[in-house]
Amino acid sequence: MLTLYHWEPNANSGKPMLALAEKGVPYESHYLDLLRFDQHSPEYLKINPDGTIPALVHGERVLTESTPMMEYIDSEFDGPSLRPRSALERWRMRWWMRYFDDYFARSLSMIGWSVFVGPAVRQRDPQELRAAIGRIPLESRRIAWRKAMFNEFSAAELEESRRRVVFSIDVLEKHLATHRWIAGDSYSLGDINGFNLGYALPLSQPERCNDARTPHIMEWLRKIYERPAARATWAKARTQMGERVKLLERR
Ligand SMILES: N[C@@H](CCC(=O)N[C@@H](CS)C(=O)NCC(=O)O)C(=O)O
Repeated sequence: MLTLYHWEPNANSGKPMLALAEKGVPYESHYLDLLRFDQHSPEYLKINPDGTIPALVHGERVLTESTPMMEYIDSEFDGPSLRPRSALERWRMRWWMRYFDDYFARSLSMIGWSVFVGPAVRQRDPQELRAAIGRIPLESRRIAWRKAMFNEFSAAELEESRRRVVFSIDVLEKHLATHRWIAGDSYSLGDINGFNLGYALPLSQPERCNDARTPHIMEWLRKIYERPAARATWAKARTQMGERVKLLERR
C-alpha cells in the first residue's frame, strides 16, 4: 500500500522518513544504495524516471520531490499535524523550506559530494564510472556525478558554496534566537526539512556551528533528535553516516 524508496536517513531521503515516523504511519522500506547507483537501475527508473531518491508509492500514485512529498504525507495520513494552523506560521514554514532546498542544501550538497560522495567511489574502475554516468537520466545529476567522481568541482564554486553555508548558518542562528521552531510556536515540516539538512553541521562545520557560536541551532538540533520519531528514523541507518547524529546526544 505504501512503499518508500530511500537511501540513508539524510537530506532528501530523511525528510519523508522522519515525516512518516512523526505521523506513526507504517510503510514498506525499500533501501537504495546511492553509492552503488541503485537509483539508476532499470527497475527503479520505472518508478522514478528521473533516477533520484526518495520516491513514495501510495497505491497507484507515485510521488517524488521530498518537500511536497512531506506535505502529501501530512495531508493524507492520520497522526499529529505537521503543518501549523496559522497562515503566518504556514507561510514561514514554506519560506524556510524553500530557503533550505534552493539555497542552503544546494551549497552543502556540493561540499558533501566533493568531500564524501566523490572519494567514496573514485577508486573504482574509470570505465565502470563512465558507464554509470551514461545511465543517469538527468543532465544536472550527470554533471554532479562527473565532478564528484573525477574531482572536477572548481575551487571557485566550492569557495562560493562554503561562503553560502557560513552565511546560511548565521541566518538560521538569528532566526532560531527568536523562534522556538522554524515556523514559530509549532514543530513542523520546516523543522524536519532543516534537521535533515543540518544534523551533521556540528561535525562538518565545527568552527561555524558549535555551542559557543550557534547555541540556538545546537539546542534546536538536540530537541529534534530527542524526539522518539527522530531516534527511530536514525536507528534505520545502515552505514556509518547515521552515526553522525550521535554528536547531538547531551553530555
Ligand atoms: N529535489 C529532489 C532531489 C532528489 C535528489 O537529487 N536526491 C539525491 C539524494 S539526496 C539523489 O537521488 N541523488 C542520486 C543521484 O544523483 O544519482 C527531492 O527533493 O526529492
